[in-house]
Amino acid sequence: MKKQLEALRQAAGAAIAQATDSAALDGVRVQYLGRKGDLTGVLKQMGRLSAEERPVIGQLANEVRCAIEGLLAQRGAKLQEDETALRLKAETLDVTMPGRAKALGHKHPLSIVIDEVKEIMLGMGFSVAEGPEVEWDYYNFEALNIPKGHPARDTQDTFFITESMLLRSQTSPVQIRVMEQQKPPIRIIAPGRVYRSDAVDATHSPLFHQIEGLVIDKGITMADLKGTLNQLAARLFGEGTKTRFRPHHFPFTEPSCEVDFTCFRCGGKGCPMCKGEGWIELLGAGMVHPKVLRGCGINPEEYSGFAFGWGVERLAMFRFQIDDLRLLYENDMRFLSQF
Ligand code: 2U9
Repeated sequence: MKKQLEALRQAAGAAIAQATDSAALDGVRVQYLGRKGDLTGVLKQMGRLSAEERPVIGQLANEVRCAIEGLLAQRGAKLQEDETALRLKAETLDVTMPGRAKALGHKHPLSIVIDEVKEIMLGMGFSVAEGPEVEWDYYNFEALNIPKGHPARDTQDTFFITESMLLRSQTSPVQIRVMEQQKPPIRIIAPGRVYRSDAVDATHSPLFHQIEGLVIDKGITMADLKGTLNQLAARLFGEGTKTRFRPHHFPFTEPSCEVDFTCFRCGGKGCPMCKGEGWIELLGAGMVHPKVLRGCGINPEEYSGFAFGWGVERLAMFRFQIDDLRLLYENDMRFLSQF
């Protein structure tokens, strides 16, 4: 048994030295010192010894246990130290490393233009009105003096959901809804998405944006329309900007006009941007047709008003010198981050 105990001490010493982590070391402890371990196995044979041998072997067994426990403790402390050092190394934070900057978002060019116009118009006492993009034929066409069969329906061909329901082709139905619900004075702008059945190219898209304005009150004349648009032109493109009103026809306004601004690039001399004209056509406008007023329950003998409308994409393209409208929808960050 003496030999057995010595061999056990040797084997345990070697196993302890070879254990490479705390878990392996604990395995060694269980194998040699555990309740069912090797040392217990040897001690179980003590019964076979004589009375003289027993205390001698007993003492040796104790020495072997103490020796193994000492080695385990020593090795355990060393392994723990190594593991802590490794963990500290792996978890080290280099506080001097430069941080990853978060890219800040900003407004889309269409939103920049819409917000600018809103700001200017709010300053002139207008408020912003909104309405549904899925609209009744009545509000989109009929109430605007565009009955079935009217040629204006062809140029504003849109997406029909049913016979009588469609994606609005202009924001004008918003103004009809406001006129039905509010008594004059009315001073609103209606910005928003509109739809037309157009093929996509550099200047057309089946979805685009409009901003329309409407003023209804007693004694409103074309002079108020001119004054308002002159102010808008000056605020948007600079004090020297002039406006030009050319006669036109819209079913919902009478008289109607198209409105040009002097080219904000050359100031009216003529340049590639205005194709040598000195003027850029930007808006449609006019005095609200008496039929439209009457249809909304407003007496045209008592009240009059003006309306105007413009395409936001066209405005943004001039403003930011964008030559292809598709760029505004492709969400290419190389393009969008320039604004
Ligand atoms: C009501 C009465 C009249 C709004 C108007 C225009 C002229 C116009 C176009 C500009 C470019 C649309 O985006 S575009 O294709 N708009 O020319 N819009 S007058 O007239 C109204 C609106 C509502 C009740």
